[in-house]
Amino acid sequence: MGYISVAEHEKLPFQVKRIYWTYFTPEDVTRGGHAHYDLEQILVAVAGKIVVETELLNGDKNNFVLDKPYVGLYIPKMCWRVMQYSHNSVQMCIASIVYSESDYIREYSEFKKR
Ligand code: T46
Repeated sequence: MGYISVAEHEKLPFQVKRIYWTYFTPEDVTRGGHAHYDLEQILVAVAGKIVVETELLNGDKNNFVLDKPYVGLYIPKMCWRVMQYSHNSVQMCIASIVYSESDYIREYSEFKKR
């Protein structure tokens, strides 16, 4: 019969401005390695497995394994993140702002100064 998962915008913690998805990321490639000034988002492993390492400005570090298509991980603004993907993974991101390079902090030392 199969399943259906739904994200209704009224139940999300922010107004949705963008949805993007990534796939076919090689297993030896690490993505992320940055934080955002304003972007909040929810990551979903629609297929496969994604390992997400996060660090907040207060130094709190966490590791999350996303491998269930009905689970989303909320990532707040000013959160350093690094992700690794299984070969078959498809990542959907529900984002609070449109793409803007000026919203990125790509230097870890710069993030730690905040
Ligand atoms: C995060 C993870 C999960 C665009 O042109 N438009 C977009 O909406 C995005 C997201 C990216 N791009 C361009 C900008 C770069 O030239 O695609 C290239 C890679 O982007 P980025 O470095 O953002 O890719 P990831 O996969 O490292 O990170 C992205 C999000 O930025 C990040 O917040 O959590 O996906």
